[in-house]
This record gives sequence, C-alpha cells and structure tokens, in this order.
Amino acid sequence: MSDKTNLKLSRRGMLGATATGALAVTTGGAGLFASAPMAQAAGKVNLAPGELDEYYGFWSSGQTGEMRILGFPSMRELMRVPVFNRCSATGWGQTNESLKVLTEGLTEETKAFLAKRGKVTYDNGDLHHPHMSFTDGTYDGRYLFMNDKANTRVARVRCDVMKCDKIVEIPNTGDIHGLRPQKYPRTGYVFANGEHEMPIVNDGTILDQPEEYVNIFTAIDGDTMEIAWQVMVSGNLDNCDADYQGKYAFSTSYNSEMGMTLAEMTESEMDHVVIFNIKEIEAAIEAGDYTEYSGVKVVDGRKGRNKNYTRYVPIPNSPHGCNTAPDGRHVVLNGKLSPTCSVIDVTKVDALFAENADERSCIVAEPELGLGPLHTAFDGKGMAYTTLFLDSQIVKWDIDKAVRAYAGEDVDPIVTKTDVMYQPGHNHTSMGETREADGKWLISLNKFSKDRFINVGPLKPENEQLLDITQDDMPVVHDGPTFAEPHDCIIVRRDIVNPVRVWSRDDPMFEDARKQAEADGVVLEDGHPEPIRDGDKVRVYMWSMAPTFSMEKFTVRQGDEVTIYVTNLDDIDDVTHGLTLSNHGVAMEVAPQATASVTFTADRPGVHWFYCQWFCHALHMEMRGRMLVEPRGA
Ligand code: CUK
Ligand code: CUA
Repeated sequence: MSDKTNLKLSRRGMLGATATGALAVTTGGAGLFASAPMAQAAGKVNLAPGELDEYYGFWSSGQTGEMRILGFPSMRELMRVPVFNRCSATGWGQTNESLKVLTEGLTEETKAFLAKRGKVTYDNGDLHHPHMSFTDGTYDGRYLFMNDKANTRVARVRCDVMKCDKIVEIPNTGDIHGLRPQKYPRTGYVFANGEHEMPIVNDGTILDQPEEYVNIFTAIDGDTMEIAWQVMVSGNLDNCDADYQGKYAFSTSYNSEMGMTLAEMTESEMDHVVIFNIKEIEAAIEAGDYTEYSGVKVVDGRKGRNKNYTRYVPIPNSPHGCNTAPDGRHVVLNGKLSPTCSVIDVTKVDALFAENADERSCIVAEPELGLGPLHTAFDGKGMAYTTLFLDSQIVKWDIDKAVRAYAGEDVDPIVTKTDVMYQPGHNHTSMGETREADGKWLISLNKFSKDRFINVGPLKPENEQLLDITQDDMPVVHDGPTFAEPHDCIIVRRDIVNPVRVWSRDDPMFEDARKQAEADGVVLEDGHPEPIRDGDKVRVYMWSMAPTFSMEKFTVRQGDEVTIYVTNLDDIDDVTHGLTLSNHGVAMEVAPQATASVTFTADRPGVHWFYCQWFCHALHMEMRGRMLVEPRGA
C-alpha cells in the first residue's frame, strides 16, 4: 500500500461518511485534506433535494434477475425493472402482458418441461450484463439488452417505457454470459456468449463424453430479437465486446482445455480470445456453409476447422473481461489468473486472417497490473482503469505507454492505484463504452462490503464506490450498498434517454387486450358494466380513475376462469393505480393510460375485495370493490 493510499484511508477514517462533504467545502490547496480542489472535481455527488442527476445508470442485479435504474452520480436508486424475476409490486410474471413476453421466446422443449412442473415460464434469472443499443459508436436510447445466465436467455427493455418487451431463449447452448451489442454502424446484432459447453443436440444421447461438447457464440437481431446465426467454438466463452468498425467481435475464453474439473480447466498456461469475423460468417450463412440445429444456422468456427470465421489468439490463463477502448483501436482482455491485461490492436486483426499469420501478431501490449484483473474501463483520454479483484484496487494505466513498453521501451504504464472496499468485479466510466467517453466518473462494483456498513447479518450487501477520475489520485468519493448482485452497469448521459411520461393508448404492450375487447364488443376505455361470460371463462373490463374503479362489484361463479382488464384513464404524471385481489395472490400495476390484465380461477366462494395498491389519491384507501363468487351449483 502506498503512502498516498494510507493517507486517503486515514482521512476517510477520520472524517467517516462526511469525507465527500469535506471535499466540497475545501478550496484550492489549503490544509491537509485539500488534495482535491473543487475546480477539478467531476461534479456533485451529493445533490440537494430536487436536484437532478447528470446521468442514468443502468444496473444489472445478478441473481435477483431485474434491471435497476439509478440516478448517477448520486447513486440514488430510481426504479427497478423486472425482467427475469417475478415482481410483487408490478405483477411482472403474472399479468397476461408480462407472461406473453416471458413465454413467447421459450423453445417448445422448455415449454413442455415447465408445463410438467405446472409452470409456464421460469421465475428466476441471473442478469449480469445490461447494455444499450448503439448508433455510430454511441448509445442511441432505443433499447437495453441483457443476459440471463441461469436460464440461457436474452432480454430487451424498451427505453421509451422502461419495460421489457422481448425475451428469447437461446437454443443449442448453455448459460448465456457475456453480452454486447454491435457498436457500429448500429445495433444490429447483439452478441451473446454461451458459457458452459454441452452436446449441441442435448437429448441424453451424449452424456459423459466431454470431447463431444461444444460452445456456442450467438448473434441475435436486436430489432426483431430473432436469432440471426450461431458459431460453434472451442473453449468456454466468458465476456465479449464488439469493435468500432463493425467488422469483428471478441470473446475471452477460459478452459481452452475443455476440461471438466478445476485442475483440468486451468492446466495450460495459455487460453485464448476468439475473434469473430462478422462478414465472413455472414458470407458462410449466405453460401450455405452451416448446419441447422433447433432451427438456427450454426457455422463451425472451432479451432482448426475453418480458417475464415474465427481466429484464436493465445493469451494468458483464464481471461475474463473484454473491453473495447473508446479510441476505436484497442481491445483489453483482462487476465484474471494472470496479473496482466492483453491488448489487441484492431488495425492488426485483418492480417490475422491471412495464411500463416503469426497468431499473436495483433497483441500490442501486455502490461503487468496487479493481482486478479477482471474488467477495464476507459476515460477517452488514453487511460485505462482495471479492477484488481485480489488486490482490492483500481489501477489506472496509460495504454500508449503499455504499447511502448511491450515494444521494448523503458516506460512504466501504471499511473496510480486506489484502494476499493473490497474485491471489485466490474468497473465502469461515464459513457466509457462509447466513442463519447467523458472521463469524469468511475464506479467500482465491489463484491464484498464487510465492515463498510452496519451489520445486517451473515448475508451482506455489496459495496459500490464512486471514484472521481478527473483528479490525478482518483479518490473514492461515495460508498453505496447494493443488494444481490449487480455485476455490471452502464452510465449514460441523460440527454440520450427520453422515456415517455404516460403510456400511449395504442402501445403494442396491450394489443392483445384491445383485440379481446373488440371481439367482446367492448371499448377498453369505456369498460363494461357486467362481466362478459364465455362458457366458464369470464372477462371483466373496468377502468380506473383516482380514486375509483368503474365497477364497485362484479359477480362470477366458483370455478370460473376470470380475466380482469383494468385501463387507467388518468393521464396525469405519476398517477399509477393497481389492482390487488385479496387472498388470490393477484396483484398488478397499471400506470397512467396503460391497460393491464390478469387471469385467475375464482375458486373461493364468498366476498373478496379488490383494492388499489399504488398510492394514488387522498382517498386511495377507498379505491376498492368486491368480487362476489357464487358457490358452484348455486
Ligand atoms: S462477470 Cu460478474 S464480475 Cu458475469 Cu461480467 Cu466479471
Ligand atoms: Cu388508485 Cu391507489
């Protein structure tokens, strides 16, 4: 630990939670704590009440399965967007609108498997990597894409309403991990890494024959969310990124040994990064050089099979993060088991595809940075920031110096190191994954918080720390706990993201509800005074307007399959209603101008209250009604 970090630690210790405040009131150079003159600071962390953030942060949540929206740099959690999880507040996983999203992209085989367990979809997920769509190398505010490692899916969130509108299961592979959208010319493809190897036809014919297993790289069409193509590769795919030319994608790959045990997986000194040649793969699809599995065209890009679709560049053992620099030229592959990062120069990749090319000729730097490099972020000014998991540090290093050192010059690329608390995984800079990286902020997503917060029991939050990278010693200026387990995030300038304030009445999200209403001769906005009976199916159409539902009561028979449609006629900002039906496990959110619906079996005779569970009005408690269930045979 350097003297500098010691000083910083003791300063933090002395000032406790007010360290940031101290920075804000200290002016130019005076006193012990004045290493950070205000004029240099990236901006305000502690916003006054009513002040708005400069950036949106889109956070993953790992095994919680949702996406979170934070105001950044204040780190205030603004919203949770359910995606792969079941949400009690919004009814995600229960409303017909969400169930459509959650079921339509599953394979027939998965649907049949779930049906035997009495389910229509999974209700857990493991969401690691949220990334926004790009146009011309920067975020365009259309969509966010994200992976589910737990159940091998990829989801899309619409940025206009901040709701998930598509989820697709990826066939032929196991456990989607790394995910990145194409940066240029636009997204385009969303690239998704299958992490765990398995037989491509996984029907039990091949079991304990690992030599028959394969790994799969998938390109999804971000506009349709259909699978464009897949590439069969050698080695487990971990993280990926795309270049700024629209030519290549890169995936770090550990376990090139294709081993099953830890010893086997880490046996050789070198693993590799796989480089995908997008034009060549598209040409292969065009020319018919593929095999179709589960309706997807799969190109064989395994090591030593076909020379045009992929290249395997040897890099040290078990690389993890894969990060393209905003300079459009360098791709950093983080060593994990190796204390190094390997740097690819994309201008040297074309030559790799020539015959007899030196397989490491695109590597232009391999700086030794510290223990456990996992992920790297960039400031757009030539500096890279790498998390050191084992050292619990962020190391700032100079890409150009690293390249020169690799070429033999006697220069040290390491600029400075800052301690973080503790064990950082991903880190991220403001706009850092785009051409418009602005070099203001860096967030370190630390896996362990240990003693940083009051104890909440054996299960602890993580700790996310904000570093001001406009200052040379990049001090930590904010601590914030998070629940399981944001792996990754992106920080997007707020002018890029423009969500609507109320739903549009013709939104495709409730198209099915509108069609059903039309078939029943009902206008959704008008509701219908009585339930509409269709055999033992009953449809109830009501509207909501604070503080009432259009129906004070409705009557159904025991055993009826009941669908309740609620259309929220309020078009005032923020007047969200909900419908909770007591003792039926039924609850949903209905935001302004939205329609939402839920289907259940009315199997409990008697009086059941439904009420609005989103506080909407002084008379919110009075916003309620009765469902009367006649006993069977009455
Ligand atoms: S992985 Cu979590 S620390 Cu899934 Cu992005 Cu590296
Ligand atoms: Cu409507 Cu509360």
